[in-house]
Amino acid sequence: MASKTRILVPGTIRERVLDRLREGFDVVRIDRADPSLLARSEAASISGVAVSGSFGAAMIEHLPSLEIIASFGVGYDGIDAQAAAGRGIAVTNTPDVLNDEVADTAIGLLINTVRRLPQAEAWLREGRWTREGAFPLTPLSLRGRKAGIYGLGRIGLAIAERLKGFGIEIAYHTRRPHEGVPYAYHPSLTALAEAVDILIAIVPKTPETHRTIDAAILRALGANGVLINVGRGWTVDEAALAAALEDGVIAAAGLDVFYDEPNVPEALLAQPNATLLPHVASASVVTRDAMADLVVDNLFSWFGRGAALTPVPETPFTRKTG
Ligand code: A2R
Repeated sequence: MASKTRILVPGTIRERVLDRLREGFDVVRIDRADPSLLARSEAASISGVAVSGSFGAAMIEHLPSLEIIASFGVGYDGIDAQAAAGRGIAVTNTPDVLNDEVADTAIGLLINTVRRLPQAEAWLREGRWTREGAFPLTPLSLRGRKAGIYGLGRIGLAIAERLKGFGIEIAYHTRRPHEGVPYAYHPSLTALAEAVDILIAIVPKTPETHRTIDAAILRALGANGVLINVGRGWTVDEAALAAALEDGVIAAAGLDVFYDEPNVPEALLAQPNATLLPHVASASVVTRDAMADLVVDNLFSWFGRGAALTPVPETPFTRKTG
């Protein structure tokens, strides 16, 4: 009997991925993506990888028979897609299935940040409503605001769709204007920040997006400005943001992502006008299950039909057989 295709799973991943993989593959587990944890002979038997987190060039190099890396999540900055592309290895991510969940969370985070709902609930739970009376009126409101979306991709568009229902004017910045989009385009992030008083970041982690939301962008957003980040912490200069929140350069910020997760800088924790979440934008059972299924379906599709379902743009390959 021919031996089953072997799939390597480094580190932790949703149990659903492992259960479904075991229906069709031999699953090999190691504690983390570290070549020293897999002997050469075993490494040679691996044809596919399922991973949540990072998978770098050293791991790719260690696996001579590798054909595909199925990554859990839409951002695949932890995977060395260039190294994979150089060897003809496909990389897949999990786009679209999380758009609505992340967009819902972005809106929830925006409202919490502007209307201080977490603080209002704490007021109730701490008995202050009975002792001290009504929670103070919030200085900020969504009424009359303009929102700028930095990154109008799959998730950015889902956020814009929701904002329309709030009667908020919408503008965006991407590297080039997107056709058929009814929102005002700004060719630079500075121009967008100047034009709006809510800035929502949902760009990928790339060399070009590194700390692009810096002191100058925050100044451009202005004293009534609200920053929301549901993309990657990489995009924000956190020290500049903490200073801007402290000094009233902007009014408030809502962050679901951080530069060095799970570590959140003390300077941000110290700001009462920062609403901070532990990277939960896609973190519901239903959405994480859909992401898990897409990881597995990519592997079944590759080895069964010769093509991945959602390859990243760097690796538009089909399977070479024979
Ligand atoms: O620049 P464009 O036209 O390719 O638009 C993309 C935009 N984008 C940028 N905008 C300005 N400056 C940049 N350097 C830059 N690089 C990319 O980000 C596009 O509108 C958007 C990305 O959209 P999608 O590829 O559809 O990603 P999706 O599914 O919306 O997820 C966004 C990110 C993930 O990469 C994760 O890091 C995070 O959300 O969860």
